[in-house]
Amino acid sequence: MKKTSLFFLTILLNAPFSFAHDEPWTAARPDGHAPISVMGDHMHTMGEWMVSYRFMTMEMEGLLNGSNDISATDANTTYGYNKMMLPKSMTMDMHMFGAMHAISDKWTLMCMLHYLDNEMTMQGSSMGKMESNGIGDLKIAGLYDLARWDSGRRIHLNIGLSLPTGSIDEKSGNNTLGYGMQLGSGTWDFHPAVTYLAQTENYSYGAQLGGILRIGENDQDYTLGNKFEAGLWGARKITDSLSASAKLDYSNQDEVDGAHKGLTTMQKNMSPGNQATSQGRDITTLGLGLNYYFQDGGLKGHRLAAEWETPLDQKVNGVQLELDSTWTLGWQYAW
Ligand SMILES: [Cu+2]
Repeated sequence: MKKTSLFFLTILLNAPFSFAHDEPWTAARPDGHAPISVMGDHMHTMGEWMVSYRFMTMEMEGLLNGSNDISATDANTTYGYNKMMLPKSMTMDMHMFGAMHAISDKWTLMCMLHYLDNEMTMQGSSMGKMESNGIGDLKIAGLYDLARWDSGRRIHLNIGLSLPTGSIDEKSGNNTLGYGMQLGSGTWDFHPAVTYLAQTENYSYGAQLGGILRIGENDQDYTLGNKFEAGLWGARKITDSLSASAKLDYSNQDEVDGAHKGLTTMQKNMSPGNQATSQGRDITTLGLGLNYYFQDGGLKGHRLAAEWETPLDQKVNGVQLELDSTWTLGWQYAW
């Protein structure tokens, strides 16, 4: 993890010297926004508003033990998990509603509401599906402009906070669901990040280093792991309305601290989804995306974007489902 962060840091620090351009940074081009999966990537000019909707769907299938595949039978032999109760696949759908407003040229405020819909199938076909859905954690953030250069580069600070509005009391019948099926963290979380952006005539680049720091413990006696994340992307402006992007993202999330007091010892022994030590992972993903920006006509100011992400490398803590792919689709409108 240290090596990877050093790599991203080196690129971040060198970028200002590598991409010279003679115009200030502008959002008014398709790649004026980062790939759609990046949050808090851009700021607005004073008085501007933006509303957005993103739909993200994440597919997971098959079991990993660290970075190796493991069959349900082997997980049963090695760890004593109940073969029928082991997860087989999971789909996490997230609807994200966002708003942004620049109260000055130095500060852009944003807030984002999440609605989650999770579905998990078990190895035992008779087990049925486990489901949870509802409001997730509400996130508020301030983006602060640190510096802008005439050469199309800028850097800003993201200061975010998420409020524990998502439920951590989700159950299937009388049984408390595992950590991955809960809708919120249950804690107040601090989301700091620093974002760097650069534009040339036909290309743009960006990098974001950030994380999630949990504050205290939730009322079910546990704390989700802290997260570190580094993203690096580049985009090519194909026309005045269309751009294509590639993104590399590395993140590391620690295991859970404490344990959900609703989970019984039997539940914990049966499935890693209920174990604090089988939460969090180290993952590097590649993302490919398209941004479309309506420059004029009745849809002027609207944007549509899509991004597909797949892991290049992942190592889970304990035994967990393997992430296959993530799609993010988004609409944004600024005025
Ligand atoms: Cu915006």
